[in-house]
Amino acid sequence: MKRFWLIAVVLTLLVGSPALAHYQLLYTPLTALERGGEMLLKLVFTHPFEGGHTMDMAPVQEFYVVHQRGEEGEPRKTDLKEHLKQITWTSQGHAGKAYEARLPARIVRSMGDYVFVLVPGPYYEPADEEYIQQFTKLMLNVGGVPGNWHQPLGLPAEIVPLDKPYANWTGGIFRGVVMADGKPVPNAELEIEYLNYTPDMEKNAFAGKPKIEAPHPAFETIGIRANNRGEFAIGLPKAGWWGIAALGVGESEFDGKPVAREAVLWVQVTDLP
Ligand SMILES: [Cu+2]
Repeated sequence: MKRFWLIAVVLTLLVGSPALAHYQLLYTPLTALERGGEMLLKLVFTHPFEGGHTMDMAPVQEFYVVHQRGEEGEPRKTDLKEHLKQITWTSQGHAGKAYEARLPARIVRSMGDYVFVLVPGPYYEPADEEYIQQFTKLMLNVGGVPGNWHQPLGLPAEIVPLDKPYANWTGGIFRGVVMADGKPVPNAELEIEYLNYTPDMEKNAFAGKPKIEAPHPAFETIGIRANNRGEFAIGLPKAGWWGIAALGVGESEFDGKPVAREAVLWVQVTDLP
């Protein structure tokens, strides 16, 4: 693993871009819930497949949940920043500054969909001499009543699902649309990674052994492209979590340097009983 990282660092220096993809993880163990209640979420900026390097997160800019029960009615937005607490997340041979959020039972209470949105502060990537900022979504459902899971939120960078991210069988497919400010991004570049370690919610660490050994680096971060309407589809060959990241969705500026806007969506996959 050390040698791998040495090679990765050398490649980064030579090519000038990271060899592995960064992903903003927004995690809770179960997204299809029978009933609401207290919730514990972890916010970690890491490399989910390799599970090694965990970057220090910048202070969170935005963290909220949008809830809607059923197709009718107004979605309700609840700010969650007051629940954030800084933690240290330990990955394989590494540790980084991360956050957790303990939500009281009143937040995820009634039936329907809950769309969590996290906008971390821009993260400076020295290899690229630019910041990156990942607009990250995680969705929960309570009680099976569908709600606003498919609705764009109009974020500067966003993956809008065409399948429910919390209800997927192993072997199924998952589709989505890459959007910027509510408009599709044609031919968007996407990266897909499997969350290869089980997050330990008590120890704030990636626990155990990797679930998959990749036969080749190209399988660690799978690269795909959206079509000319910004749509994509991926297979879901293994139960657990798949992270989808859309790169280069837009650009802003921070501290006189460019900020690459990216979008992340987490998809939970369940084995047939
Ligand atoms: Cu990194």
